[in-house]
Amino acid sequence: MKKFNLLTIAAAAMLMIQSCGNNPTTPQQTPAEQLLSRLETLRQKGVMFGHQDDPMYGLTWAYDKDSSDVKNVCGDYPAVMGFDLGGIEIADKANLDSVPFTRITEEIKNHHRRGGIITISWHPRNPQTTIEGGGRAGQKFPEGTAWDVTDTMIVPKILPGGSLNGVFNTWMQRVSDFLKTLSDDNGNKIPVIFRPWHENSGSWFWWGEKFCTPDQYRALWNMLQDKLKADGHNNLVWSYSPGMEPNLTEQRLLVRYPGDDRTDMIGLDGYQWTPDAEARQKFIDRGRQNLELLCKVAKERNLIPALTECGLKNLTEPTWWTSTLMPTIDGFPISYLLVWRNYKTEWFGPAPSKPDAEYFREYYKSDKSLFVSDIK
Ligand code: BMA
Repeated sequence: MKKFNLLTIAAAAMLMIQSCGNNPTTPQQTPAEQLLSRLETLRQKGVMFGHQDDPMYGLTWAYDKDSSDVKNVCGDYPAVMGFDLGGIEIADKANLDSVPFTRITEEIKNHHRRGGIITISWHPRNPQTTIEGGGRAGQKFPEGTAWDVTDTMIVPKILPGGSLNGVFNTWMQRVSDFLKTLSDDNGNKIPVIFRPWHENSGSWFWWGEKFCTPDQYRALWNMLQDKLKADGHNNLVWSYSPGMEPNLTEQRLLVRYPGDDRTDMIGLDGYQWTPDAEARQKFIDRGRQNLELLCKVAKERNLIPALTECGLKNLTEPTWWTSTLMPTIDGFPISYLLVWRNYKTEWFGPAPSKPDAEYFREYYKSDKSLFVSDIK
């Protein structure tokens, strides 16, 4: 019996070694590391298409099951879906665009199940004017919102030692608690590209360029990152994403960069607002110059580059997908591009009833554009 037991144990040990893979000493990758490897592989294949709030609402519908303007135009869901946590910090039930947080959790799970990739942004309210009662949930710009820049000293106040630090710790805790809801059917954490404090090279958010020094900005980044890491959120791929600029320089791109040890992806946000030929050419020229630099910096620093927000408001030039977007990104090894939400009065994605739909289908057919069925 003893001999039999020893043999059994030896056989079981062999099996265990084999089932751990060829190199049993390799530590297990975190969900964030797994997503990063996947992003790296996928960008050899093409550029993923992303859309903010895609399964939530479109131009003619809201909260229908399994709907999507993108899918209704081309038959496929975007590869990347973006969602925003603005409002979670004050324990609202729905975000700044009235999307219930429970629905965000649900759609993140759905998209993960279909093999898609998720990115989360956060437009936290202005803590000073919000606690003073200047702005409450449901109120539109700018009182109390992320766009409220009446008090220019918010960042130093929320850093450790500042008068708003206690309040902001509670706000970060609520983000952390929401992130805990993101697990798959087997209880594994769903990896997410997390993109806080974005467009910080502009001055329209309270964390913008004019309202904090580069050191204060980095301290803000670190405070949130340290909190979420301490809470065990090892499923976040950290994306630093300032705005596009005319003649962007490396110095300008990196002046507020949190550091190689604190960043996984680097992206840019940039829009075209009017349909005229001049604006179109400017978008292409600026976009190509910016992406060239972004990809160079990303390569040197081992980061994954992306066009983290882009679009032409209301697609006032229907050919935009093929005449402008495609030549702007052509040849750049970016991971994804994401267009902002399709709301009744302001939209950036395609919609079946709109004249840009046929041009979007052309873009969809291109070998280089990846949708969810291309990345499974
Ligand atoms: C802006 C607009 C707003 C929206 C905000 C957050 O660009 O789309 O209407 O509330 O993003 O999604």
